Parts: sequence; C-alpha cells; structure tokens
Amino acid sequence: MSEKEYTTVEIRKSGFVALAGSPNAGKSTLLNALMCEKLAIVSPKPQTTRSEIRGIMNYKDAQIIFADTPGIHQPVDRLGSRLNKQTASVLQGVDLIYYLVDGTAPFNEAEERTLRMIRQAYLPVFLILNKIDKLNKKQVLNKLTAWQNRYPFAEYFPVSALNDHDFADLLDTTIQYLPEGGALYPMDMTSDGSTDFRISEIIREKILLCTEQEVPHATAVIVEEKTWVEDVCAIRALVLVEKQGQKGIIIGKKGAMLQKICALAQKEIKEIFGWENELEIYVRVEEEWRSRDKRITEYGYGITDE
Ligand SMILES: Nc1nc2c(ncn2[C@@H]2O[C@H](COP(=O)(O)OP(=O)(O)OP(=O)(O)O)[C@@H](O)[C@H]2O)c(=O)[nH]1
Ligand SMILES: [Mg+2]
Repeated sequence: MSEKEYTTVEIRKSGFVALAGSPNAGKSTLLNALMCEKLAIVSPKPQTTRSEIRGIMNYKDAQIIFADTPGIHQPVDRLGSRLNKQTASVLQGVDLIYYLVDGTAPFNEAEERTLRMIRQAYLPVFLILNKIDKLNKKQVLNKLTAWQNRYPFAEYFPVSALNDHDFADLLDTTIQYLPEGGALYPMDMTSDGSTDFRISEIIREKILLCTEQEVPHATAVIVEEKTWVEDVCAIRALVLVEKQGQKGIIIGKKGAMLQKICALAQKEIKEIFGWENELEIYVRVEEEWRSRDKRITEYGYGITDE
C-alpha cells in the first residue's frame, strides 16, 4: 500500500500471520513494505532477525498482526538454536503462515528444513515467491509450479517485497483466512516492540552493513541509557563482540568505523523517531556470549527451550 489505510469501521476479523522462511528470503523487507514503516532491520547477510517482531495493521474490517521471525537454519551455536526455537514457537501461535521463498535461490537443504517446520504447524500456508524483480515471467511460472509440487499451499503470491507497493490482493485474501473477532491491539498501535530495542536493532543493522564475515554475527547491541537535554536525545549504547580482534574491526582505524556506524544510526534514528540525537557507542568484549543463555536472554534474542 502506498499509504496506511486506517480503518474506521468496526473490527470483525483479527488474527496473527507469521512471516517465515529461510534466512535472507526477504521476510523483514516484506514486513516493512506491508506496514509502510521500518519495523525490522534488513541486511544482505543471513540471520539478521533475532527475535519476533510484530507489526499491527488495521485493514478494512480486520486487524492483522504480522509476526516477522528469524530465518530457519542449521544452528551452529546456542544463539542459532534459540532463533529456530523462536520461529517454531511463533508458528504455534498464529492463524496463517506466509512462507517466503527467495525466487533467485535454488531449492536446497535449507529450504527443505524450512518446509519441514512449516509442515509441522498444520496451518494454512501462503507461498510468497519473493524477489521476482530479478526473474522473468517464465521463471516465475516455473518456480510456482515447482513449489506447487512440494506442498499444498493455500494460495500463491509472486511478489517483490523490495519494489511492490500494492499488496491489496494479498491482504484481501489474508482476511478470508482470519478468525472472527475484535481488535486484539489498540487501534493506534503499529508495533509492540520497545523503543530501546528498535534503536539497538538500528545500530546492529549498521554494523551488519559495514562489517564482514563473523563480526556482524558476533555482535549484540543494548541501549543502556537515553536522556533528554531539551530537544536532543542523548543515547548511550553498548556493542558486545566475542573477540578483541572484532572489537578492533568495529572501532576501526582511529575510530573511523565506529564513527561511520554512529553517523548512519543517528541519521536513521532521526528519520524513524524524528528525534535530534547524539549517539555514543561503547564496544566491549563478552567472550562466547552466543553460547550463554543468560547473556542471549539479556540481549533479547530468541527464546530458551523451557
Ligand atoms: N531484489 C530483491 N531483493 C530483496 C527483495 N526482498 C528482500 N531483498 C533483499 O534480500 C536481503 C535480505 O532481506 P531481509 O528482509 O533482511 O531477509 P530476511 O528473510 O528477513 O532475513 P533473516 O532475518 O536473516 O532471516 C536484503 O538485502 C534485501 O534488500 C526483493 O523483493 N527483491
Ligand atoms: Mg529478517
């Protein structure tokens, strides 16, 4: 949608829709496009999303709650298994699944794993074939046919989450699959995420975009303090990495990398929240935090097995 279509009518249908799929399929990009607002961070690197991120939309006589999820993958550490666990748990609590597939990627083992998790949810599933801006018509048709043979999807939607603005077809069909019921969230609410978490995610996105290999994956961000001095918000954030070398990379030569990350994050915080802000980032080494449940919980990523 080019603009948010606020409903004025009584809500008669409401429910949860999970955006699930392999890492990098474009789930967070689609959430942001549907909501016309950047709620979730996006990057070309897999495992960008580390928690459930909800977007609440009032559309026609329905309230649709979209739940963006971490990409389903083969975990290599505790953080990874907690991310998969988070996605599995989201799938248990929704009414409908959008299964996002990267149309430019081949069907592979990662997709098979994802399909297995989707199958276990026993819910209606829409196949959302994404990134069709990179495909021709014949390729789109071939992909859709191949997917039809893999699972009895309820509906099929080829999209470009990056370029499309009109999702009316998808939304109208979605409403048909939602249960009867009134609004589940206040009508003026678009997200249930805390401001501090959103700011920490913006900083993490800039680190994902500016650094390579293991560094972005070994990074956690927490907002420690926000203080207002007149109209300016002074933000202090802590960036955690696992090794001294990673700290060096994030700080960069004479602090150049950290300055760049800070400038990019400050600009986006201004765009999203409209605040003049001063951002101070500290970098600290927290060895093997990705293997420690207590730490992962503290930083707000994934869920535990309990
Ligand atoms: N060409 C093209 N690129 C896209 C499209 N949608 C997403 N992308 C790109 O794909 C990459 C991954 O997008 P994300 O939205 O972060 O993917 P995700 O599924 O949320 O990934 P995880 O959070 O890691 O599971 C980014 O570089 C996006 O810009 C699309 O429709 N077309
Ligand atoms: Mg994501």
